[in-house]
Amino acid sequence: MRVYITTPIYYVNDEPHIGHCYTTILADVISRYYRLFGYEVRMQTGTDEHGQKVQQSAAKRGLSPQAQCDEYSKRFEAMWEKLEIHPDHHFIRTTAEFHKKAVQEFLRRLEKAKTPEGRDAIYEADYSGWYNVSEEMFISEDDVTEEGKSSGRIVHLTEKNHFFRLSDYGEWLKTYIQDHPAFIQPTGRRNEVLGLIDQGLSDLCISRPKSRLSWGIEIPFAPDYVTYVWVDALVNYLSGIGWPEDPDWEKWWGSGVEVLHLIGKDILKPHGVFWPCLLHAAGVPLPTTLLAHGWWTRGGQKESKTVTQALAAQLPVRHIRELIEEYGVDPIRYYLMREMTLGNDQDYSEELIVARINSDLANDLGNLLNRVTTLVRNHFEGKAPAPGTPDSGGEELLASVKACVEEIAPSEAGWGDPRTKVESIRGCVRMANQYVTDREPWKLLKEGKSAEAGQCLAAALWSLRVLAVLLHPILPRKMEALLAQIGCPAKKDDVVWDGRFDLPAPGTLIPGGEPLFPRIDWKAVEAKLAQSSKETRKEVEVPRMELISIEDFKKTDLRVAQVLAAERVPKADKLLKLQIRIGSEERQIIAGVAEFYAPEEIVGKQIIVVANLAPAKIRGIESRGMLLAAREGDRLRLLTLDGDGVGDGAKVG
Ligand code: ME8
Repeated sequence: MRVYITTPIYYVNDEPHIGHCYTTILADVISRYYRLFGYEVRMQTGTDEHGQKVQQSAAKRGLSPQAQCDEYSKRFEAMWEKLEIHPDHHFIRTTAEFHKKAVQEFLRRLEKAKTPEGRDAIYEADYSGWYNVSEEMFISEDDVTEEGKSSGRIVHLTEKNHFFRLSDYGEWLKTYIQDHPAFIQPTGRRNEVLGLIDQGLSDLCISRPKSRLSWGIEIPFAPDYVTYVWVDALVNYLSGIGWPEDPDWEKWWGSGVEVLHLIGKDILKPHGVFWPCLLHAAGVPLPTTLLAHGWWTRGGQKESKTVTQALAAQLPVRHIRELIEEYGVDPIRYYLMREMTLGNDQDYSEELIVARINSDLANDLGNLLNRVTTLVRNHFEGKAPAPGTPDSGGEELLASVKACVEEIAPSEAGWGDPRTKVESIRGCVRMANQYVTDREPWKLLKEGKSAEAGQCLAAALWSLRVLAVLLHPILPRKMEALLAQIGCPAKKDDVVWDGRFDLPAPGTLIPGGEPLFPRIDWKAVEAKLAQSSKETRKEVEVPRMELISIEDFKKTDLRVAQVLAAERVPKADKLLKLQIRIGSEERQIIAGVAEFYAPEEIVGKQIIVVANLAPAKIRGIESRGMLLAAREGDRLRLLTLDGDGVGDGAKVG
């Protein structure tokens, strides 16, 4: 069986941070596990180099877009090399000629395609609306902010464009997702995509006039236009394997191949909605699985360039570059795989990284290796002892290790969650340590029971070898070092599971060596960090605010209200229509909270509203009042009442 695993291709306007590193390490780890168990694997990552953002950031720096791409693309490649991403991986750049040709062929096919409703999949139309330059998309009226307009990030545009008739594909996509339960994982994300379809899909603008944006791939049937960057980017998954010219592409796509797209949850819509519909229209089979993981957050905020800059001075957490320097590549790979449950968000802290290294790697695994090799060196002339007939503890250990191999191996249902896999390996490491502790081979040796001591150490050595092989995909350099210390050296990046539970063979030289995972003194690291942050700490700027008098404030009539009913506003992803009660009065308000609260979650809540706000029409629907909520980055929480609350209509202030 063959497996093709991809990561998103990253924008070339940011240097790789922990989020990018996580997805790429995850792809590498899953690839390595498949390889370990004999699958033929191809892994692809790369950079997304076209579009307005790149054109603009290059212009700001006085560089040509190509120069900007070359520079940033190299940073990603260098990071992957540093992070021990398998040397066989494929790195794609969307400025490569073969990719441009593939995108043009893909567009030609779309142009000829008919939708499931029998209409042309591509059509031309005027489009007029607000456009978010940094996100490269037209946005709704609700998302227009004064700050956006004045900074030039949000502009009003009217232009003729080419559209993909996505709205005709909703029913087809829904049926496909329902018939293929494994297509979008985890289930929460699958439901999210089904929810998007239920809200109704809008057609997708797939072109940008060259007069506004020159940095893109020309549309073959409309030479005055370049391709929308998302269509360009998604096609990388096909162009990278030689589609359409190299017939070999089918080796990596279609029946008999597991095609796994790994993405973060931020790009679920393009992958879960646009991509399957585009592929269907172009007559290309769909990938097997789309796996959307959660975000790494710092202090509760999604890790990103801005967060890094804003929090660097306040939190004792460093950039991944510095973490690697301090703790080494393998322990950081281990921490990332061990800590995050696929699908959930995960806050990271340097203290926890150190705690995990100390407990899992130094105390458990390192200690087992050290105890066993020291006893073998001192009492068995440094040679693997004969296993004899294992006692019941030894048998139990070997049975658990065998079961662990089964658990780690990929199955029909895919490979699974690294956190769970690591958990099961850790269980065996702890069990092996416990076995040695209980059997006390040092005591047996003192009593002259050398065969029994040898039998215990052989069982521990055999277990260690299997566990090192099983951990190799996550900790490749460290596990190669471990295998060398127990007389089973492996070639760099070339470890496969051989099905053997009886190595090292008796008599094999067990050279031992330096501790693989020295314990880290967190207090010392913390003191070092505190010292350097003292030196570099900048004043945190408090935004200047205009002051108001109590009289001004009193003009705002804030009231407690009860939410009686809530429903989504059709074709407005962000809006909920709420029926609320303020004392004896019932009224309707429109609130931009639909991305954060489902209608059923909000019904029954007591909220705070501005009751004397002049009525307004939002999307043609009357709104009488405004609810209060706190927003920070990508999070939003409603203001509600503490304890049992008070009656509806109560005044707030
Ligand atoms: O979206 N936590 O590129 P991008 C976890 N070019 N993962 C994170 C993360 C975080 N805090 N931040 C980023 C693009 N990621 C497009 C993709 S694909 C055809 C085009 C990871 O540079 C995660 O995988 O913004 C996320 O989906 C991706 O980086 C976004 O990278």
